[in-house]
Amino acid sequence: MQRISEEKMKERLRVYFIMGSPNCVKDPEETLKEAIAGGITLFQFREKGPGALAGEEKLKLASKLQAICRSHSIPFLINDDIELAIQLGADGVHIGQDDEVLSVVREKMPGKIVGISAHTLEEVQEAIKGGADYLGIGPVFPTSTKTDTEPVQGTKLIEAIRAASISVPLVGIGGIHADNAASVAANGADGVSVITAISHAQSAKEAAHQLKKVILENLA
Ligand code: TZP
Ligand code: MG
Repeated sequence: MQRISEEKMKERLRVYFIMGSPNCVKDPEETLKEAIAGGITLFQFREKGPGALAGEEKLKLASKLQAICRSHSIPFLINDDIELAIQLGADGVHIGQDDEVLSVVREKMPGKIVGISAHTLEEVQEAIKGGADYLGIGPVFPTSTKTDTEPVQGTKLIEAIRAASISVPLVGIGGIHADNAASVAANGADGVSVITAISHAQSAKEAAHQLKKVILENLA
């Protein structure tokens, strides 16, 4: 099955909302609906951290969020859990460097979106060889959402990737909000991945809308 084109993938990355129940201050389904109304372009279900659901409960929430995404034509990706992604027929997965081997995941998910986090130019090259559709690069800014991150690196690696004329679709991640997203896009990212900026916002709709505006106005 054919993979998503670079061009389409880049469009999908503009405002990439990641969330699981531990991140939400409101009901996760409501939060996702609001975020979609605000204009998010891609969603990742990431059920991690204190109080994260497992087993049947995780499956149930994933199905509900998937149905919401489906009815709005927003691709639904799952973090790490390849088996769940296959079971649900998700639109793709996002993996870290310590998860299943990228090329194996690629084979298990023909035609689906496969993203991976990368922290160095070497990891970027390997990810491209392994068949990644997009990369998550960060943490760009300090974040308290993920405690085991690599050091904060600003937009250094994003700039280095573009300086090396590597056109791979990529998002910045980590501590990104509407008020600091401009530099991420201006330095070569195709969009931003956020958890807190949308899931903790008073209005997820407004937060998503503001992020999209900043990204579209600042793409390189
Ligand atoms: N990977 C690198 S930073 C991060 C992840 C999953 C957390 C991003 O969350 P936030 O709340 O947008 O800083
Ligand atoms: Mg992981």
